[in-house]
Amino acid sequence: MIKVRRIRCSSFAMAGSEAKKPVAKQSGGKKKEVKKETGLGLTHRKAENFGEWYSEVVVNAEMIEYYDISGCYILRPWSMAIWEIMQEFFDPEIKKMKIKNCYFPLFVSPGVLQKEKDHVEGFAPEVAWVTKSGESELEIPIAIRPTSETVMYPYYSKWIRGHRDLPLKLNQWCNVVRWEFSNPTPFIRSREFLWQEGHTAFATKEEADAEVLDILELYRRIYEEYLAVPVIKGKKSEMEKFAGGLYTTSVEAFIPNTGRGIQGATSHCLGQNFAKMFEINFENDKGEKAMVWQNSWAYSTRTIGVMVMVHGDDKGLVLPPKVASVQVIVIPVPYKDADTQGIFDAVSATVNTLSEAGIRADSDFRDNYSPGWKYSHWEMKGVPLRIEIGPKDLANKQVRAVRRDNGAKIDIASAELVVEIKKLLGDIQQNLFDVAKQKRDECIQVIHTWDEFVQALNQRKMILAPWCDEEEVEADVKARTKGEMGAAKTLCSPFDQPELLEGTKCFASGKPATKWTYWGRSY
Ligand code: 87F
Repeated sequence: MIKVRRIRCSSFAMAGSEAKKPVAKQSGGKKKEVKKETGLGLTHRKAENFGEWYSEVVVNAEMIEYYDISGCYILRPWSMAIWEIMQEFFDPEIKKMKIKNCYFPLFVSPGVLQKEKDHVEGFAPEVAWVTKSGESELEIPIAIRPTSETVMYPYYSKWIRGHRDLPLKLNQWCNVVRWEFSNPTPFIRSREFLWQEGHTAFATKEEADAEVLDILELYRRIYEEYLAVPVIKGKKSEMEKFAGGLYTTSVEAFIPNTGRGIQGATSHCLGQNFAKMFEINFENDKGEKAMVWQNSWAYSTRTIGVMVMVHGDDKGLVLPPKVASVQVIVIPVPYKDADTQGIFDAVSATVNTLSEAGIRADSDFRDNYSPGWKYSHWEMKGVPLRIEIGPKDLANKQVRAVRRDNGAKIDIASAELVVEIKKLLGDIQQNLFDVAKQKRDECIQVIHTWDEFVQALNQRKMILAPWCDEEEVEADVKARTKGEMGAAKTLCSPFDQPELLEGTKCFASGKPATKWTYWGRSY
């Protein structure tokens, strides 16, 4: 059976230099022609309709399937593999820091949830509750964790007695539920998502402070080294920090197409607020009663959405090699009267050689799709490198590699396969980061006055401005920029501060500026 999928836009002009008359091999060995104009395509362009483009990419690349509950999405193997690869980096890193994994229950009793009132108050509308089992009402409804401070800290109080019980450093990989009402978006804002949440307790503030930054550095590495997405490390304003904590640090990314900043991950120092509330006390080495210092930190499946938004293009997803579950897809390009078996054998040998060298390679032998269809399919799925093997390649003892990031075609001698492919994958990883950074940097605008601020905001910039760091001024900026597109707010004050010249005024209040801060619309 030939499967024919009609498409709205044929991308077969890109199907490779040798795509004259592709044939597919039937199981009986007979050759049949496969329709050339079958394949996949996007109906929306990234630059023209970003929102529609994004939804289409995550579905067509087989990352996401929509679900019949709004704001919930199925993570298909293609996206789950990315999550697992990041996990394979992060989990050993935190274990090196002596952080241990654990698992606390999904359900929260109402008493415990409401214990820390200040922290829960603003979030209350997002908490989902279980009120029934079968047909009968539960005597006491049970909440589903939106985060686990209130779930875990009663036990921290129980487990921590003396200074020898410290530090207590736990992490859990889990799902959380937040019943969001604003515009759900796969990965970016969903009602259930996956994350890791770290919760640590120390005897001293110094230890807590140091860990906040160590974890933030791991988050930077996830974005920059794995997802090839440039981020800015910094501190949140009082208004934007986690209300239950002392201070919040974050890595901030930027989506040039929408001109919006996006919080990539957060690392909080909670100070002693939760310790007070949950009575997490210990006897210090002088025999005095003291309160612990705590941190909490998380990154979530949002990371994947940021990566899709930053690198994807009009042909679909673009995966950085370090997170691609298939780094190289090898496609046979058989022709009439060619040595089809020889080509197939060369494809298998190529996949074996690459796999043995630790490269994640796969072949696509499906006989009901043409090579051109397969090119489009694997481009849609964002595979960093495609290898085509046709009769000419076989004769010349070479393969043809095609880069997903820039379309470049490179002939590689079979003898140099592993070295060259490794080099190419490294180049692609670096190029994706460099291009993304250049685009991001082009969006950064340094301003000094309110007029410049408004103008830059209208141009969808990420704005670096001198600020007086006063909460009322941030509230005022929010109020003055309120509109259809959403208000501007602070993203972070970068740790890497440009020089602040003496006498510099706050762009919004005219008062003396105390720091440079990034502002913009955000997700
Ligand atoms: C929604 C409902 C209830 C965010 C919520 O960032 C509570 C909350 O506490 C809530 N949404 N938050 C803040 C989460 C803070 C903190 N938790 C541990 C983190 C890192 C991991």
